[in-house]
Amino acid sequence: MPVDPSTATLLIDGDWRTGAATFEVLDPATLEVVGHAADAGPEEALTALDAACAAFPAWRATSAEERATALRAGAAAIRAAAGTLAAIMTAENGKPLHEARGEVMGSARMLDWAAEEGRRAGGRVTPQAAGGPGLVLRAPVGPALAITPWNFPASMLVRKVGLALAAGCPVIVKPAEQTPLIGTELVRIIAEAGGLPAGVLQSITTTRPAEVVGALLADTRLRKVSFTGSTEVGLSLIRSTDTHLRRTSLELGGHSPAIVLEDADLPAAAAAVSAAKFANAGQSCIAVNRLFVHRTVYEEFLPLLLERVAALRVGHGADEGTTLGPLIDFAGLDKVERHVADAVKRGAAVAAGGRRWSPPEGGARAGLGGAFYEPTVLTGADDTMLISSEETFGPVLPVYVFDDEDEAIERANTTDYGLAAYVFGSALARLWRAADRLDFGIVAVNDPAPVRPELPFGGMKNSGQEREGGSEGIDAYLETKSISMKL
Ligand code: TXE
Repeated sequence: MPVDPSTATLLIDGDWRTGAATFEVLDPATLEVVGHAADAGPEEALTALDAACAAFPAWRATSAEERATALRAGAAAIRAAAGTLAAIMTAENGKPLHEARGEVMGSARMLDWAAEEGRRAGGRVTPQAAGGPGLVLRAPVGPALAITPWNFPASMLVRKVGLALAAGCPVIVKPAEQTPLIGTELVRIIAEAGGLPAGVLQSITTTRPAEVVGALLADTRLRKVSFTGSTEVGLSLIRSTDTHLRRTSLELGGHSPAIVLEDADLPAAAAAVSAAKFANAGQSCIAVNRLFVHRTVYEEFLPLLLERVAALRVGHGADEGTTLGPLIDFAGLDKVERHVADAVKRGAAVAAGGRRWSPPEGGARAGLGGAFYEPTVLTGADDTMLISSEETFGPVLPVYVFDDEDEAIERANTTDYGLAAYVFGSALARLWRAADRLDFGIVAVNDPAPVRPELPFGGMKNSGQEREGGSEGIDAYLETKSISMKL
């Protein structure tokens, strides 16, 4: 059924529905209304759960091949609609169009990967014991809920959907309230690509996530939650299982260090750090948040970095040439300003940016009233600053100087988070040593973009639990069952 995504954003039991109320979706660059989404309540969510439970027995009984065919069709349809999807994403998230397009294409790759992994998720046969062999089977956990954030509103959603469906689990998605339109459009495209019976893929948009998700969590028929978002909400989801256990995957905040060793290719490292910091205006859980540079190369490296930062173009994400869009909202901007003010008060120097950005007088585009902040580099940072322990989630890069490798690794590891770390250098033995000792779920070596469908994605410590992607990704949606036989 063709859908008007501006009103009917609830896909429940095969029907697109509007809610009793709707909410506005804003362009974060202009603050203009770009669409509306249905504002679901607990009742609609529970109806979706009923449908997911009803759909589960037949869906788990389909062959892995059939599920893979549906997912590959979804991936092809996403690729075919990449231009439209990227435009919707930029309109409600603010990121530059080329980044949005890259994310959409990456989402299609994730769906293809999930399709293949579903076909490989077999078990094993143990050696014959007295009477017969033992079998280890993998069984889908059951109806799943995917709660997704606004910062990567396509890839986070598609990755969860792909892995859940490939494993044989029906899935209800709940996109973030800032970005419901891209989430809904992706669900529509995947559903219309065919092969998914009613109730297998559903979507709920709401401005009341605590209430709506709370109703689902109170129902023990929901067997799985996969969440990407803040550590605070992630912890609350764990606490909700006080009375009954439920499989919960969490992908939470990060505080990524990047270490530039003295034998690094400095121009390449400067380009990589700039990309890994300023993509999506720094609003990424794997964004570089702390840059450690070896003292002997600091003087040479800093100008290279500043040159990269000076080349960034702030503006509306849909405008040609823009490489840095707005922050998602003014609450995000307040946090950025708080971190910069605290760092400066404690002795950091502003080497670039350091203030709100406003469009140049007489510029081509008027009305950019969103939460823009200049790409910022702070030098002379130390470990006592707020920015050294809290995730900034904005375009601010503090630079620290270190004298030896052990010190850099120890400081890099001094964080409650453990999602991603970056290291730049040449000598293989030293890179290996660093990669081995960094306490992070993802270590990127001379690589600005360590997200690949083939690699597990996820963090240690307060950054989360379980993994998405890699062969491990599908494990998060499978139970392990042993069968012993006396034949
Ligand atoms: O996250 P929330 P916010 C971090 C980042 C950011 C901070 C706050 O530091 O500044 O979190 O962002 C849903 N029960 N990350 O406020 O609130 C919500 O509707 C169930 C890191 O946007 O956690 C959305 O779908 N669900 C991050 C999702 O949770 C609830 C991505 C994320 O929103 C809920 C985003 C509740 N009580 C933020 N409250 C990353 N890992 O990349 C909200 N939600």
